[in-house]
Amino acid sequence: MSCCGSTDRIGQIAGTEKTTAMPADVAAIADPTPPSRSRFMGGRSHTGTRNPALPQDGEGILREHRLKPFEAEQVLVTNARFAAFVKATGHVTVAERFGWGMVFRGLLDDPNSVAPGGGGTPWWGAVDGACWFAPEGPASSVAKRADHPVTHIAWEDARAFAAWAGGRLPLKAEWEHAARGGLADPRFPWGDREPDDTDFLPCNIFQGRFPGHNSRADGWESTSPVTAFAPNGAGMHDMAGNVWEWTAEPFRIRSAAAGARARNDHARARGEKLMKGGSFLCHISYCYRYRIAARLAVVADSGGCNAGFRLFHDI
Ligand SMILES: [Ca+2]
Repeated sequence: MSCCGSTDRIGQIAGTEKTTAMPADVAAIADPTPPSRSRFMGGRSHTGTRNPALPQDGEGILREHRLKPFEAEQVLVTNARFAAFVKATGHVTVAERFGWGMVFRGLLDDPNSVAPGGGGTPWWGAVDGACWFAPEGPASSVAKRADHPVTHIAWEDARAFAAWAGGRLPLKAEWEHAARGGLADPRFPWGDREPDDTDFLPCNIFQGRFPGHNSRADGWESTSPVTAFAPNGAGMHDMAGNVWEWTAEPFRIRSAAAGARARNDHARARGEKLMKGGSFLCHISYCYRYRIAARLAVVADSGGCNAGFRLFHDI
């Protein structure tokens, strides 16, 4: 379990599929229209940064990459588009098969209705029936959140969507390249200026005192519409904040240090994948991972109320 990424579900999947159908009012928002893409010409690029904030995550290891040309969707996959996918394919997400999903307890009407999560992250709770169309549990709905990013998405759900829609999950080097939007080694998609809790609010993260008091100065306590915040120089929205984004790659720190080797063994054993971008739960005081170089390891069958994705495309 990690601070602002949801917990894993290893070995806890239900033996039988516990499914509840997508509600009619959610099916009604279905819209398969793909978003605009930004085109990147490839060539020399890099992952990591010369100015790491969390070097233990491996973000300070600056590596050069040579990229092929690619395109990236400018926005996260929305509830409307995911509803169209489910309508067309009958896909049942991992969270639906488990019968529960991890929810930030501060989003619940009664945070004490679910037990605090373990592992030092009591702000998470396992909510029965929480899934992509009911992000905070059965009493909630995405029917009025058509243009918000889909959440409660596990890695295989994202891959299944890509197989239907066309496109794929990004390589980490592609994601970081797209997030920089033409800048050399910026901390954020807009440059180096640090968001504050009052005046400079360029992305959907947490403001206030985590986890108990979210001032919502940026206007959003949970997810936000995928174009609510300004894009970076390459036209990419939400490359910091809103929801975490799956990449195609396993989590791995490229270092021979003993600590990195142990971390990699742990990640390999658990089947952890790399997520990027941070979420509406990130804050500089606790989970300072809404930076471009930041990295989060998440078990592939996990994906709670702040886990989504976007598609990249070969050209
Ligand atoms: Ca927010």
